[in-house]
Amino acid sequence: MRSTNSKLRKTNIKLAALTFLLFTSNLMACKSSMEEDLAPADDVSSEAVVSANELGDEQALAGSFHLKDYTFKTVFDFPIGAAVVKERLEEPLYDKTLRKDFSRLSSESNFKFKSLHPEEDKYTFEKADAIVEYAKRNNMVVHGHTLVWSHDGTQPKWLLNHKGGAAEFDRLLKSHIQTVLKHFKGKVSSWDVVNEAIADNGEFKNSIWYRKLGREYFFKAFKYAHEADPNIKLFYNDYGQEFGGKKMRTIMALIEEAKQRGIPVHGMGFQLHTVLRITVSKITTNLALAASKGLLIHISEFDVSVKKNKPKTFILDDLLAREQGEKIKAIVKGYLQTVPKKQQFGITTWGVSDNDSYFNKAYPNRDHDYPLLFDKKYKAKRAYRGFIEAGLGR
Ligand code: 9MR
Repeated sequence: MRSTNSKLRKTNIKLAALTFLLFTSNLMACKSSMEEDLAPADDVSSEAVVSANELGDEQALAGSFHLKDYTFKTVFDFPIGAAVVKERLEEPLYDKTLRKDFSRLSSESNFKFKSLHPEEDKYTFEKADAIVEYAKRNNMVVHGHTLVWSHDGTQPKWLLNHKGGAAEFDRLLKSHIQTVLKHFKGKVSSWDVVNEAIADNGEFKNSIWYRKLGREYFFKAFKYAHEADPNIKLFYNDYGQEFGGKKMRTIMALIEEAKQRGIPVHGMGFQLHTVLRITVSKITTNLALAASKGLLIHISEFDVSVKKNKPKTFILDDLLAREQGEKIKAIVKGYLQTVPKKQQFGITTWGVSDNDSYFNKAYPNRDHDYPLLFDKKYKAKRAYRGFIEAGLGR
C-alpha cells in the first residue's frame, strides 16, 4: 500500500512538473509572438530579439539586447552612408531602409563624369539633383562620387575622342570640376576628387587624364576643386591600398606632396570592397598610417563578398551569414579603435541590400553574392547586427 501511495505521489509530481513546463513554454511562445506583434510595422530592418543563446559565449555574457532598439543613427557618432541609385529611391523598402538607418548618401553612378557631362556642351544634373533633394528631405548629407576617375572605360566617348593637348585637357578638367562644384555648392559637403588613380605597382594608371596631363592632373584636380568651393572636404578614393605596399606608399607620397604645395587633400577613401578571408589587422595598419597624417578616413564603398568558391546558385546559409557578421563587426571595431574620433568621417556601404549590390547587377549571370547588410527582402542580416554590435562595443 505504502509503495502504491509513493508511486502515485511520484506520478503526481511528474504530472505537475509537466503541466508547469507546458504552461511556461506556452507563455514564452505567447510572449515571443507578442514581441513580434509589437515590432513597429514599418520596422523593416529589425530581427525581433537577439537572445543570449543565439550569440557566441562572449556576447552571451554581455547579455541580450533588442536589435530593434537601435539604428545606425542612434549607435554611431558619425554618418553611416549608402551608395544609392536614383531610380530606386522610390521603391518602398529601399526608401524605408535608407530613412531608418542611413544619414549620408553617396551615389553609384549619378555624379560621375559620364552621367553629369555626357556631351562636351551638355550637363545633366537631374538625377544627381534628385538624390540631393531626397537627402535634404530626410536630413542626410551627400558625398559626391566622383569628379575624376582614372579609368577610360568609364569616360564619355566625347572626352576620349577630344582633340587637343595638355592645355586643352587642363581647361576641360578645370571647367568640369568647377561647373559641377558650382552647381552643388552648399548641397554636397564632400567629394571624391580623384578615384582609383594608382595601380598596385605604385605607378599612375594609364588614363586619358594621365596621357594628357601626366601626374599633374592629380594635383590640378584638388586645386581646382578647392578653388571652386573651399568649404567642402576633398578625398582621394581607392581600393586595395588597405594592404599597404607600393600602392599605399605612392598615395601617401602624393598627398604629402600636395600638402607641401599648399593643395588640400582632406581625406582618404578606403573603398573596402572586401572578402571574408581578409586580415583585419592589415586594414587597420593602413587606416592608422593614413590617419597619422591627419587625414579624414572614409570607408567609402564597404561590402563583404561571400561568393568565393561557391556555385552561382548558392544561398547564404546561417554559418556563412554568421561569419560575415563577425568579419564586419571586426572591421567596424577596427575602424573605431584605430581612427581618432575627429578623423572618423564615416562608413558607407556600396548599395543598400543584397538585392541591389553592384556584384549582382554587374555580373548577373556569373556571380551570386550577398555582400551587404540587408538581405534581398531588406531584412537586417547578421552583417547588420555585427555592425551594430561593433558600434555598441559588444
Ligand atoms: O557600382 C557602380 C556600378 O553600378 C557602375 O556601373 C560602375 C561604373 O560606373 O561603377 C560602380 O561603382 C564603382 C565605383 O564607382 C568605384 N569603385 C568601384 C565600384 C564598383 O565597381
